[in-house]
Amino acid sequence: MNFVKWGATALATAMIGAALVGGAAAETFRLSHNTGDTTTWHRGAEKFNELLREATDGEMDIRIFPNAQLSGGDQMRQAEMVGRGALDFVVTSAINVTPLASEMAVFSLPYLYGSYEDVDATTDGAPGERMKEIMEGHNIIVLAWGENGFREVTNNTRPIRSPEDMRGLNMRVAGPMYIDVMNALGANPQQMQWTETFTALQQGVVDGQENPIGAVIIPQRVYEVQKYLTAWHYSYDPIFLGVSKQLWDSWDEDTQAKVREAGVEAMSYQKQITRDDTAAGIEYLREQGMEVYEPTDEELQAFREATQPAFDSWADQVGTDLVSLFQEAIDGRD
Ligand code: X2X
Repeated sequence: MNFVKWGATALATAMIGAALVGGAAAETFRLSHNTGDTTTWHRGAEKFNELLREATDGEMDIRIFPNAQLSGGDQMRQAEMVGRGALDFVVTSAINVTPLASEMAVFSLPYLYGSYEDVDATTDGAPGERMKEIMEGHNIIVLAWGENGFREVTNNTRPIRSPEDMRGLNMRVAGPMYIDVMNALGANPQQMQWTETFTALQQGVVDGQENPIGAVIIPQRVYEVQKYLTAWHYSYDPIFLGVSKQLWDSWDEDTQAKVREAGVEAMSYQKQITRDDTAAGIEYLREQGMEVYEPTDEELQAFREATQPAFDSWADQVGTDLVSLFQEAIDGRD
């Protein structure tokens, strides 16, 4: 009996010892994201953990939970949970935050961006800062912007070369703005969690979906259940690494600087691997048996015109001043 007691005390002491590194208690934080563990989102989160451990001599580390496990499978609830301090960190894309901060839809307005240079002019400039302020108003500190990417359309029914080809297709979408865009194209949109989409595509519950090539379509093997892809670049989706403001405010300046630096570097790595994997992606998808169509400039123009009504109504919802701030950064980049 005594021996058992002594054993328990020794064990408890040893455990406290393990938690003490460099004089401070080691702490593990929880990070939620809503894609699988093969995506560039996940790899970015892993890089963040690696860099944060290095910077703090192991005093701070991150446990990563993919597939929106911590929000009961609801990809749109993660941001709200971080805002009230129920989650520590989140990696998610702008569109998932729109129920909390509708302004975040600005990034994904159809055909707002024509290139990565346009994107970088906004995320690295005044618009990116403005969006960080808006998110801080919801108690989320955005440490850095990463990339989901330009969203491309896939389906199992036919090649998409014109807006008319979208008519009548049952399309899985992630959020409210894409419902309006799909309606403008004459498709039948259905909002669905990403984690449920692969099975829905496989079983023919929906005909198609839209997602970025490098970040999601390839690592989540969408090509196994979809035949046609059109690289129409119709909407850009950034991701961000965010932390609960409550947690952020509990840290001293030195800790905040370490967390921010690790976050910025991790997201810059994540953006680079996403662009690399996207660049190599079309060829890879063809090798996997997909029929990939790359529209001409005229064909892209037809998609742009067809989605204009959704652009206009969402520009009003997010605020035309905010849209102008983005457009000025894009127009002024050279
Ligand atoms: O749900 C999606 O389509 C995804 C993974 O791209 C987002 O989180 C918006």
